[in-house]
Amino acid sequence: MGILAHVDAGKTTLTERLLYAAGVIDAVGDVDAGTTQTDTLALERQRGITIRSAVVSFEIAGVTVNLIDTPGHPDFIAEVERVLSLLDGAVLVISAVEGVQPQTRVLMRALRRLRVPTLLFVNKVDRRGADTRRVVETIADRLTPAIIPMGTVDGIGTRAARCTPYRLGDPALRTTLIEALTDRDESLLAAYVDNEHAVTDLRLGRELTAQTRRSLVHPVFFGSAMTGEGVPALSAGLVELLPAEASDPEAVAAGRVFKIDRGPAGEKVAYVRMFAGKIRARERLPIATVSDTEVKVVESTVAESTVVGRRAAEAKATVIEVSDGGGWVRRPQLVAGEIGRLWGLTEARVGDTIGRPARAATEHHFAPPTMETVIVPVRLNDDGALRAALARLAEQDPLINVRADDTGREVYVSLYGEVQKEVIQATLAMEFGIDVDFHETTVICVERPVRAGEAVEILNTESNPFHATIGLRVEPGPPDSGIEFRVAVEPPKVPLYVYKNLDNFTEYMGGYVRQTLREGRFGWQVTDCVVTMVDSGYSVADGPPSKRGPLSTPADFRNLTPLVLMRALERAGTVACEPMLRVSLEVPVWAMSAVLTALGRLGAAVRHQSVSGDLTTIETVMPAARTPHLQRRLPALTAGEGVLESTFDGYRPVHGDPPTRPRTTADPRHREEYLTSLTRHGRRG
Ligand SMILES: Nc1nc2c(ncn2[C@@H]2O[C@H](COP(=O)(O)OP(=O)(O)OP(=O)(O)O)[C@@H](O)[C@H]2O)c(=O)[nH]1
Ligand SMILES: [Mg+2]
Repeated sequence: MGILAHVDAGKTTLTERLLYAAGVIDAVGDVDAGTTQTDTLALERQRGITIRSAVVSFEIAGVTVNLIDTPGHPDFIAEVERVLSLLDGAVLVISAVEGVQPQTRVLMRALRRLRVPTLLFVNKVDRRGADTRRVVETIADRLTPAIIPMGTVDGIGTRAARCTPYRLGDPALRTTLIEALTDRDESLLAAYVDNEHAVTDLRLGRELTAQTRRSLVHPVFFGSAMTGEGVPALSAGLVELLPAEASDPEAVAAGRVFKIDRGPAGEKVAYVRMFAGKIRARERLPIATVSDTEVKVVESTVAESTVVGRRAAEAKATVIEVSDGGGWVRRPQLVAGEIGRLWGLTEARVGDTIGRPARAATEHHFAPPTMETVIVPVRLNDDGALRAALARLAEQDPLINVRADDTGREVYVSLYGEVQKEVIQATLAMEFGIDVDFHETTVICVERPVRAGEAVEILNTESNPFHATIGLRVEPGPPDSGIEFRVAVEPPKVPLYVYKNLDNFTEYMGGYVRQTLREGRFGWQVTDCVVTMVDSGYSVADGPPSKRGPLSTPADFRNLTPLVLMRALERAGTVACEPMLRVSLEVPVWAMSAVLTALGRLGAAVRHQSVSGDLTTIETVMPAARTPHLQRRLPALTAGEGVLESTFDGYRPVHGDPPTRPRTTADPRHREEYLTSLTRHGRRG
């Protein structure tokens, strides 16, 4: 299970409490003193925030719980993304003081979309200003109405706050159970309408478990991770209400890599959750990459033939450690339901599947990073070391998407925000001894095709520098659909002597297409489009299809694809779209008109506005590029009383001149330059 919440809600402290309650640790660690089980990075201890997800295990009533403590700061949402699809259940923590935050809504939406059974924990009932009644109201209003408060709190807002869990049969619980559960179960409703008294409390209890496990309702617990109040009821709820995966250790092995780390000697360590079956140390297992954006570019055809096999390669774990209590224990095998650390998977990447594929992992549940910045070493001769260090960081966090422009001089990293930037800077200094600076941060746009466009290059024609026929059509797809690729050539003329079968060919062509679309006409990722292969052909020495010319190789298809696709894209036309943020402002009423004027100047459209007491709440949507200005001006406009919160709100076409970004590879539209760049790298077919 995962513990998720907005920043500082108390996830790490609650994790400590649960470990303590289960007898794993003798004393509850303190985030601020840097003594917890899950905030172990030096940087986490210094800053008192969680940066990377961490695993601990404990036992409650004979059930082993593997818990993943996640970071709450929006800059580290990618860490949450990577564990989301592993979860059998979750606890969403909400502070009784700060209440539902924009980040809480983002997380709850993802959990509900994925139907992860989720309990809510209203934390910090001991803190001054805690107000559980108000929090429950906002949960119902802003997260989901399908909630069931599981107890009451006395002495709220004081160290002496006491939580009393309801027992089955308590009239208050019975009323909410009947209301919430009959809403979502026809037969229960029928039984209730027939004879209210015949619906026993036992049946309601069973139904509560069933509906929680189906993610239809969400029980709400109250407590304080600080004092431990309310934690026993939550512990009991974890095993009673969340599903315990009945996994079969004898089934075909299926697991997934969700985190990559480096061991003490710099060796790669892969964190794996097993869904079924088991992995034994030194046993060979298939490992497959599901990453759809990356295609290995290899130097020669021979190497590529091996890559054709390697995308679904075999791997062998040399050492296996299994999560046990607050630590890791070496074991001969990793079994279904467990989380392990594996050594020896040198090629492993985050998202890789081990054994049989289980559960879809490729979908993205949260917004991508919307900013990027140029990173430069303070000491010039650290250039090479910086690139190597960034490659290491990208292995842990693929979304930082390290890229160099085509001159190779500037290195860019993608970012969620300023805190992540500071963390990258501190990590490079602490772990690699490299001091870096950043140039100005800019937003990351995307490109969408405007209409359909098509292009083709025919084998053995003057204009075609490669030994292949490729025809591609690109057209707009639905919003947020990403890139869809299909082969629509009948019969498909495909060199099966290298690609083995049509599926494999489709996968590879899809890879070349996605690789090309990373940089569209203006240098941005092209998205929300459908690419169709409308023509294909190849030549072999002994024909057919063509007896002329040398054998077609994968390099021909790989190198010809960008030429054809960029021409098709040129005909389709693209529009650059910039990231938008939904910004919520809370400002004193007296400052309202000045703030509204400032918003108008920044091109922000006000969506909603309300006054409560002497505070005004303004909801607006504005370009991400302009929010820093607002952030900087807000203190002056509101005498330091204004609060700004923002969440990603999709992309919107940029009016006027499209912003451009330097390419990292030669532009296939500049044909000669592109062909030369292939020769330069020794990659021309
Ligand atoms: N009074 C009170 N303070 C709490 C409680 N739980 C956590 N805290 C404090 O709140 C702060 C944040 O706690 P953490 O456990 O680090 O919160 P987190 O959700 O793990 O934070 P991130 O991982 O950085 O998102 C710390 O100073 C804790 O001591 C609680 O129940 N009551
Ligand atoms: Mg934490």
